[in-house]
Order: sequence, then C-alpha cells, then structure tokens
Amino acid sequence: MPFDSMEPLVNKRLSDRIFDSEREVVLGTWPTGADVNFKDGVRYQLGLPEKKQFSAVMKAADDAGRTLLQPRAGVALLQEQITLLTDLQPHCDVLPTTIDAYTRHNRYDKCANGIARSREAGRSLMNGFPAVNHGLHGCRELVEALDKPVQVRHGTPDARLLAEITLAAGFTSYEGGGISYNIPYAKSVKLKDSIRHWQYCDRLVGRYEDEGVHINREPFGPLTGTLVPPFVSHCVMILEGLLALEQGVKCLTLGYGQGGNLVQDIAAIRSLRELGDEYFNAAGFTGYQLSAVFHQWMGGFPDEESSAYGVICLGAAAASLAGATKVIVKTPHEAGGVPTMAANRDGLRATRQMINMLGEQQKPAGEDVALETDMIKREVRAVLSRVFALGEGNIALGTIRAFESGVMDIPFAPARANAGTLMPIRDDNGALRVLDKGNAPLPDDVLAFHRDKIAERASSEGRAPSFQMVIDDVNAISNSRLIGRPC
Ligand code: 8ZB
Repeated sequence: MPFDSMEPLVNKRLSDRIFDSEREVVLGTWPTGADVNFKDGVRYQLGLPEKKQFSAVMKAADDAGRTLLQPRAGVALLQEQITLLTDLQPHCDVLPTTIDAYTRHNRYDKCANGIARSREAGRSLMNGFPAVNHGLHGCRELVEALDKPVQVRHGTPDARLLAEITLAAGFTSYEGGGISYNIPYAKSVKLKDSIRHWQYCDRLVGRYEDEGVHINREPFGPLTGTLVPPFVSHCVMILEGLLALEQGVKCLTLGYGQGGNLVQDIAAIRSLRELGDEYFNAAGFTGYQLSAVFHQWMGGFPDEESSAYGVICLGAAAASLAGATKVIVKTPHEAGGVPTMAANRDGLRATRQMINMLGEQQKPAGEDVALETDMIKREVRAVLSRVFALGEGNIALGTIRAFESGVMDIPFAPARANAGTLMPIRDDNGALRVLDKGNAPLPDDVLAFHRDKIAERASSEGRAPSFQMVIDDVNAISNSRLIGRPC
C-alpha cells in the first residue's frame, strides 16, 4: 500500500511491510527506478574506500578539529558533471551534486526535455544535475570517477525516488528534511506529506545502517537564508534530527546559515552541537555520530566579485572560529546565478586561505560567546517544550501543530503552512534579534534582552524600529554593509 495521506502521522519507525510496499510504488514512478537493487547498493557501498565515505571523512575532521570545504555544483549532462566535479575536487574536501529544480518537483518528464535540449545546445540549460533521469548507472559512473565522498544537495519535498537511486549508486550523504525542504522551498505541499516522505528517506538510510553502511544525513540549516535567528533553525534541526534517528539514521550533520555577527555565529555552532546531544540523548538515542555544517551567507550578495569575496571570507572565518566540521562555500558569481567552475574554484581558494590561516588558532571563548550560547539554548528549549506539548508525545504531530499556531515560524518562507508573523531584525552589533515574536513562546526575560538590544540600535540610528529597518537589513549585505543603517 502506498502512503495514504488520510492516515495519522506518527513518529514511529516505518514497518518493513509498509516500507516495502511503498517502495514498489516509489520505484515505479519513473522507468529508472527499475534499475535500483538494494542488495547491490549495499554491496557497492560496503566496498567504498573510507576516503569516499562521507561519515568517515566527517568523523576524521571533527576528531582533528579541522573544517572541511564543500562547494555546490550541478549541471544537466553526465559527462559535464563528471568534468565539473573532477576539476573542483583538488580544491575541496567533500563533493556535492546539486540537483535541478524539475527533479525537486518530481517532474522527470521535464528533465528529459532539459537533458535533450542541453545536448543540442552543447551546454547545460538546467540549474542542476537530474540524477533520477541519469539513473543508477549514470550516478554510479559519476561516483566511480571521483576520489572524494559525494553528497546529494537539493530542496525536494518528496525525495524518495531520488534517495533510492543515488544511495544505491554510491552517494554517501543526503541533504534535506521534511520541514527544511518544505517550508522554505514550497508553497502548498502539506507538512504532513513532506514529513512522511522524509520518514521514508530516513528509513531507507536506516535500512542501509542495518546492513552496516553509514550514510550521512544533513537537515538543511539555513532555511530561507534571510535573517533567520539561530533558535529558529536550531529547533528545525533538532526536530529533523529526532525524526531521522527514529527511522534508524546514525550519522547526522546539523546545519546553520551564517548570520553575520561573529560572536552569535560562533555561539550558534556551539549551541547547535550541545543542544543536539542534549535532545537526542534525552530521547534515548546513543551511538550516533553528530557533526555541524556552517553555510556561508545565504542571503543576497553584492554584485561586485571583489565585494563578494569579502562576504565569502567572513563566512570562512566564522566557520573556522566556530569549529564547524564543514563549511559550504559561496562563489563570486552568487549575485548572478549558477556559477562557472572557475568561480566555484575561486570561492573555494579564498575560503581555503582563511581556513588555513585561522584553523590552528585558539577559538575565542569569551563571556560574550557564553552569553549568546546561553540565550540561544533558552530560546530553543522554550520553543521545543511547547512543540512537544502540542504533539502530546508525537513530535511529528507537534511540528505540524506548531507551524499551524505560529509557535514555529520561519521568517520570509513561502509556504502557506507558515504563519510568517515572527519578524527578525539586526541589533546595533548586527546580531539577529526578534522584533516581533509572533506566536513563538519566548520567555519574557529573553524578549526583554531582545528589546534592549534593538533599542540600542534604534537610538544610534535616531529612528524607531520598524518594518523599514527589517527591509534595510535584508538588503544590507548586497549593499556592502551588515546592518541596514539609513544612508
Ligand atoms: C539553497 C541553495 C542556494 C545556493 C547555489 C546558488 C545558491 C544552486 C547550483 C548552485 C552551483 C548549481 N546553487 N544551484 N551552485 N551549481 N547547479 O545554491 O547559487 O548559492
């Protein structure tokens, strides 16, 4: 039986019976699904050398206190994708394959057309690699051609077929989650459906774990990339982590998108790791592997390449000082669209220079970092305790109810399921604060702290905090500033 969206959603491991019958339907949704053979996938994965296994490479980096570099990269055709990743490989530590937008919407018919037109044009006319259409054999050829671990990076609410094909082909990490790949990416996909489809993806990873194959899973931390306060994304990361662990996932990388204030960014990565362990252990999970990924600035970029390098380098510095396991690197073409290989390489080189210069220095650990870490933790605990209460023991249901009521609220997200009443703003140091809490259940003293910080900025700018100030903040980094000050 396929998943019936009338069934209640529970946070329970999918039974073999349900998973196996659903799998038949999933593999039947496009002809390339027929090539997937789980046993062969396990055999291939078990034969991969450690240097091509995401989980092993991430663990070694964390053990050594190193920050790994990863670009984003995806083009329409297989040979071009092989060339692109082969060229980027010497400049990074772990590889991506960025999936195109048609695949993200399960429009494999449109992908077929995009591939054909790209062949005719002799260049990529798609914004990523259509892995489902290239199928198991194409994806396997890609993995075979490379010497480093490869991750699937996308933005797909229903990523079940994509997971089946890419994991069986030898990809060793899979990005996304039922919240983080719905609310910021889709307008009208029901949260109940995306969470359920991601339970399938997580259970598939759990099936590989049952066979001794460690597949890394990475919830998408930056969400909308637009002034997202750390507590908002941390709540999503922890909920998706708990949902994944329940399905048998054992290797998790929680993410965070750079905010821009160095102290808050360092505190964000520290609190993310500590809160992850706190909540996962409290739920009874042990023996998992936890790491942290820092995304260089995900909001608007300056047009000028030299200015973009400034943004890239601050992100590199923050990732290193925060002790992130991995940094996802932007390019000097960010304002313009999909980057060329050369732009991608240059973003990696700039980042490498910063990481090499900062990596061996002691991490700042002053009282300001401790204060921000504590603040984020208190915010997360306040929101999550309400989510758990709403779910009455079922965090999947709690998550849906939390979005319905605005207890969880992601700034600037397109989804109808998102309240959109929580309004973020920068303070006088550029740290992200809450101007309007919407329905987020933040404690009074925490809100007073936010209010005081915002008042400092209002006074130094001689204007009252307002929606205009928020808009100015949204545009500030594109205009070569951090805080949206009046001119
Ligand atoms: C949510 C992620 C957005 C970021 C980059 C964008 C942006 C998207 C590709 C890509 C290289 C691609 N991105 N698609 N970068 N190749 N096919 O992801 O530029 O930074």
